[in-house]
Amino acid sequence: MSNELSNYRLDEFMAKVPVRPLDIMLVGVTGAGKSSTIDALIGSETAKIGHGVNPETQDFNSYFLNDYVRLWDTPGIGDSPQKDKEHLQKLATYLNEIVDVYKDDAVCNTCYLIDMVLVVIDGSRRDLGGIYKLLNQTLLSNINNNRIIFAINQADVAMSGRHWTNGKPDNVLYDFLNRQIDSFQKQIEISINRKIHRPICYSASQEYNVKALLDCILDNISNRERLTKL
Ligand SMILES: Nc1nc2c(ncn2[C@@H]2O[C@H](COP(=O)(O)OP(=O)(O)O)[C@@H](O)[C@H]2O)c(=O)[nH]1
Ligand SMILES: [Mg+2]
Repeated sequence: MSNELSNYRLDEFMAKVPVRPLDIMLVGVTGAGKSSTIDALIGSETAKIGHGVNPETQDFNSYFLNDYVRLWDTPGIGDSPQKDKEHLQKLATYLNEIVDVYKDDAVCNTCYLIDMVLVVIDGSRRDLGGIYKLLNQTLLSNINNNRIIFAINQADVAMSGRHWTNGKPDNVLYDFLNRQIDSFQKQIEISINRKIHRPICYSASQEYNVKALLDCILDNISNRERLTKL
């Protein structure tokens, strides 16, 4: 693969990722930038990005970043209560999907398909209601919370586009983004009543700090698969 992010810290991914590729499911509110994040990571316009009010991602699609990481794009929530219900059920189904684990060409165990969930938050919106809904109604009851990571997208428009210069935040926006990270972390921790790691902040469309997402994934890789039998 020619994309530089596909090779980013590749040796460490190789060392940390067990037999199967690491499967990461991106979730969030429609328009948060899940598909754009996948495009920024894999370096092409493969994941369908929504324009205007029509959410483009109606189903689950997967994309390999490299031999070790596979990204799952999912429909967003927040379009209607009925659709949310359907999408949350589908997320739960995927989180419980089971695959075989092979050792020396023989099945030795079974594990869950999805290893990790990346919650993509739209940093230009203050309302975290959709994120609480995702966490409290589906994610926390279907996957261990140390496998859920948080990232705040749209850093470029966090202050309505102000203080974004030459493809990065100036000092004013940088400080604002850090306060926003602290504030979102605190609000999420209160809502779910448990600690989370500090979210990272990036811009998918401006390709700012996207490497930090991969750092965050590497830092949070569990040292074992989600085995169904422990
Ligand atoms: N300004 C800005 N717009 C973004 C960013 N990421 C995504 N978008 C835009 O937000 C809209 C929704 O993005 P999309 O990736 O389809 O969101 P999804 O519904 O979560 O998959 C599109 O118009 C994107 O171009 C970002 O970092 N900054
Ligand atoms: Mg999408």
